[in-house]
Amino acid sequence: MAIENVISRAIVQNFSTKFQENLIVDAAIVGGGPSGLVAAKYLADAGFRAAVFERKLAPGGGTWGGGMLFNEVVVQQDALGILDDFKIDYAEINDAPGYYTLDSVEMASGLIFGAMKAGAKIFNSVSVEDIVFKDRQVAGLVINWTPVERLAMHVDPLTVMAAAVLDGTGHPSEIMQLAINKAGVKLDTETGGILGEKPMWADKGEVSTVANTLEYYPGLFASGMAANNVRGGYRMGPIFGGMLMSGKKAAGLIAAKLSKP
Ligand code: 48H
Repeated sequence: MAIENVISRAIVQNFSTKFQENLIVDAAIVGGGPSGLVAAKYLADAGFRAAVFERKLAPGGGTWGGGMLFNEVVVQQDALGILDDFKIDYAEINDAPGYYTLDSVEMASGLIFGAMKAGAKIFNSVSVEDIVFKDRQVAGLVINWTPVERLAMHVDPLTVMAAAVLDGTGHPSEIMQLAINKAGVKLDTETGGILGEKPMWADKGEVSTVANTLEYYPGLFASGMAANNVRGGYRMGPIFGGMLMSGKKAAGLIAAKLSKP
């Protein structure tokens, strides 16, 4: 067989196997930002089948660009254990004990690599365009290739079934929006709807990101900025400890739910 055929066949076969193995997952994570990637790693570490569906070609979400494209970010002491688990380096800021800087490219690539090495699968260039909603439960995702979405091609999607869905889509909390708009669900918030992200207040935002990481509807969880948008938390700019801790908390909540008999 010509090497050209060997290459093409191997890619098609391996992708098909990987995709089929992830058509039914324990946790379907929408968005490969920092919170989604951290959740994926800890779920995979705990033995759950976790798959990340990321719209962009490169996962990593808002981590790559640091602050205003200066490719450094800040984390606080409480999140260092997570960076250690991913083997990502950091250095304490001289005049701000308890706060650390790290290279945002190392963070993005380290989170992607760590999630995959733990056994999570990442499907990039895949957009989640809808949810599967059966018997008043969020039961999975409706997916399509991002180029199909971007070009508005009339191509029907495929589905992934999941015991738990994590909205890690960042600021817009797209999956929560879909659940409200298309399934008419009431989320576990004051109004039943999305309260909306508040302006910048970095220290409060960091705390609320973790506090707002919750199951908002049976089978539907939110992490990171999506969680803050749902429950009206403040934004915090390029400090990322809250995103990392939110991902770890989301993994714990999902694992606890899936482990119940
Ligand atoms: C597939 C999708 C879809 C979809 C979106 O924004 P993210 O980095 O997410 P978080 O919440 O883990 O991290 C937030 C952080 O990056 C940030 O923005 C901060 C700290 N902001 C503070 C401030 O003050 O602004 O990543 C979300 C990912 C992105 O890669 C999207 O492409 C992806 O989700 N995504 N993927 N299907 N429907 N919607």
